[in-house]
Amino acid sequence: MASREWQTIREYSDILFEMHEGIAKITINRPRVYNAFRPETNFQILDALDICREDSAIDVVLLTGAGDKAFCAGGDQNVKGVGGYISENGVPRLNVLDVHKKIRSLPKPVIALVNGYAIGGGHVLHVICDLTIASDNAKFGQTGPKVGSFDAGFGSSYLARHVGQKKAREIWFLNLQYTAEEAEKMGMVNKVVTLDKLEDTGIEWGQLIQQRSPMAIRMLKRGLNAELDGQVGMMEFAGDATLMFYLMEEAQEGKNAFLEKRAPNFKKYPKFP
Ligand code: S0N
Repeated sequence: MASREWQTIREYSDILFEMHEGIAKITINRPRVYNAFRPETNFQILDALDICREDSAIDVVLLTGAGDKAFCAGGDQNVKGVGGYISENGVPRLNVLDVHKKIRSLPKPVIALVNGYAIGGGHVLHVICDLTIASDNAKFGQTGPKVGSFDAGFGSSYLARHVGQKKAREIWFLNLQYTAEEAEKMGMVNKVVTLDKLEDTGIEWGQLIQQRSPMAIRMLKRGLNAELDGQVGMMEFAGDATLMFYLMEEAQEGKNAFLEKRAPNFKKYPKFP
């Protein structure tokens, strides 16, 4: 692996949040429990994703797990209670769903670097990401029906878009584990590399994306999400269409005419066929 300097963006207890030349990296840092998440982990990921959204110096986000054993083993079973995972203030939550929504909504690509087990809610996390690069030691699978949980949301419906309905049902009903090679063949992983090349490949892909038009990438993500996300997807797509309209002189003319107390002159703008 090439050596590179990662600068800490913000310090947290459960995650590392760093940046290198416009590429942010969120690392779930709970290796003792195979990077399983608790509510606090998800709050911290949500905060980091907010920074990724607001900071125009960040172009691409990498999501990974600490160590060489696991990307993420899902919800931390030590804090699973009645009604969800119990946070430090005693409130049960399923706030990983907020993480799913935020990753889908982020107008920048999120690349999962799967460095070991992606199991249960950890598997769902990589499914949600825009792209997945896996190390050749990675293992993928669902445990939900075995351990008393399930994700019938994006963790099922978006997975089925990747691997097809039959395979998605197999993954969820049988709870088998799959190698990185099998996952790539199924279409739920973009590329498999050796563990020592995982971060380098994530950076390479991030750098390629950095050379592309950010608005084109943003609109493509919106368009690819829109169908599955229904009205919310259309809202986000339409929001970005509005953003593009606001960048046009035609939209400025309407506002300027209002402020100058005159009729707007939209005739001067071309109508395209
Ligand atoms: C990952 C597995 C297969 C690895 O097996 P292996 O190699 O035999 O290692 P272990 O000895 O089992 O594990 C090593 C240490 O890590 C601890 N650990 C592993 N996973 C967890 C975990 N999830 N929670 C807490 N601790 C964990 C082990 O205990 C062990 O520590 P020590 O040595 O101290 O005992 C294997 O570990 C495994 O199967 N893990 C459990 C995977 C699992 O079932 N995860 C939970 C699945 N459910 C969810 O994720 C919840 C889903 C959810 O929250 C949700 C709900 C609605 C909508 C969406 C979601 C969503 O999450 O997306």
